[in-house]
Amino acid sequence: MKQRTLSIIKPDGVRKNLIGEVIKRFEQNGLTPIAMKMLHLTKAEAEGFYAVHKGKPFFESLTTFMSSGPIVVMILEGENAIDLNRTLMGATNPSEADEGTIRRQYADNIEQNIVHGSDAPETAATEIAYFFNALEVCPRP
Ligand code: IDP
Ligand code: MG
Repeated sequence: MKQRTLSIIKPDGVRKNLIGEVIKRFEQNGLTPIAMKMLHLTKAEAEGFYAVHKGKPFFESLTTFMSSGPIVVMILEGENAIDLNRTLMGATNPSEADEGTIRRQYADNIEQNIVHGSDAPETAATEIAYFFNALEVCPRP
């Protein structure tokens, strides 16, 4: 089933000059970017995006990190895009991520783990709407 998911290259991924590397992996594995922008989130905007994690011990540090520098936000479209993206990303903790995944290869730790990907159709829809309006989405024919 053709799906859409939200992907973010986090501030550590941008700082490590991995924008091209990450997007290349998506394009070569059937995930097509159909919307994209670079942003520098405020702390409040990062808190809004990660509202589901409010109250967790890592929330303060996570939202400080996510507002620490520019990010690249994308909508990816493809067959089973949500799960496929999460497979390419690897587990949240890079030390538990499969060999060859983005996080295993590039992430420093469980917090600074290079990429975000939506985890279900409902969260994908909410996260896409957090960053993009209809005019900014460019589906391929
Ligand atoms: P996910 O990004 O793999 O979906 P989530 O559990 O949704 O993982 O957590 C969101 C983000 O919060 C993670 O990508 C990571 O940046 C951060 N995070 C998750 N768990 C921890 C933790 O135990 N310590 C520090 N940061 C964490
Ligand atoms: Mg998550």
